Amino acid sequence: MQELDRATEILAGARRLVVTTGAGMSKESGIPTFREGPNALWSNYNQEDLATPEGFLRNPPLVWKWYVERRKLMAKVSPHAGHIAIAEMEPLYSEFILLTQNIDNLHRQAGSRNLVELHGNIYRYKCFDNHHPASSVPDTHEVPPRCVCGSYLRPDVVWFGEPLDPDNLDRAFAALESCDVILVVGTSGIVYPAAGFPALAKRAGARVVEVNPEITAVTADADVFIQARAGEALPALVARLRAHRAARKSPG
Ligand code: BJW
Repeated sequence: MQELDRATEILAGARRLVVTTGAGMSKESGIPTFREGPNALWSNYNQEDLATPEGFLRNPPLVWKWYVERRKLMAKVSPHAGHIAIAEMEPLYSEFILLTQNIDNLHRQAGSRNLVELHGNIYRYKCFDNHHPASSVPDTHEVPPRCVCGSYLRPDVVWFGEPLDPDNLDRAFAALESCDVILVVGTSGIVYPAAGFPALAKRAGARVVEVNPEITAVTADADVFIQARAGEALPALVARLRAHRAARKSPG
């Protein structure tokens, strides 16, 4: 595939790589995306009710139970070959960072180390009022359970209208301003601030490589668009990158 060869050339010439992923990255593991197809979360649920602080305050048990169900599903699935390929890319670069919008832990399970979870992590909790962190929930019948301070617990994820963690954003922006390439995988590119990352990196001089079965809001900025699934394209890309490096080490 010509796009894979062009992407390999670009990625092989880079020293500093940013990879950014969205829900499409986890689809082949069995986790639904938010916005595409009849099984997408926002085709079946109202995002205002389930992914905003106002929705939580209107009906805390509804939101808590929705996350309990999603956590159960996520706990059953495993990283696929695409997650593993991204983890395998990390040691190939002198600077590497993975900026994921996903909350499912699959990149960490696959072995990625320098990882920023922009929208939090479904396995962590914090209280609504004071953001006191909690790694487990108290054994109680109350739904949602409460923090020691009395406030409701909620998942430690970022809902619409909430700011992202400033330390995470600092790490992301520093990497975006200095990377040679940004590899964008499985995001529709419509939720900010992550949606702005490819254009920001491009303005700072980086090349943009996108992997997605569908054309997205990012595609116009892509130097190479690999129209394929993550689980298919990323292992192929890593195999080509390794072959390219091996050939460079032993010319002739
Ligand atoms: C495959 C595939 C395969 C399929 N392989 N690919 C106007 C301008 C700028 C900003 C705004 C604006 N209006 C409103 C805003 C702000 C808002 C926003 O961006 N809204 C947009 C909808 C317009 N953003 C926010 O509110 C953010 N906060 C913020 O801006 O704070 C500012 C602030 C500062 C100071 C004080 C207060 C505030 C927060 C955004 C939080 C988003 N949260 C969610 C839920 C997280 C928790 C949870 O999971 O429950 O994050 S919403 C949801 O969307 C989730 C995702 O991370 C996020 C992005 O979705 P993603 O990952 O792109 O998924 P999809 O489904 O859209 O796309 C899947 C893709 O995969 C598709 O392209 C498929 O083709 C592809 N695919 N199979 C590869 N096998």
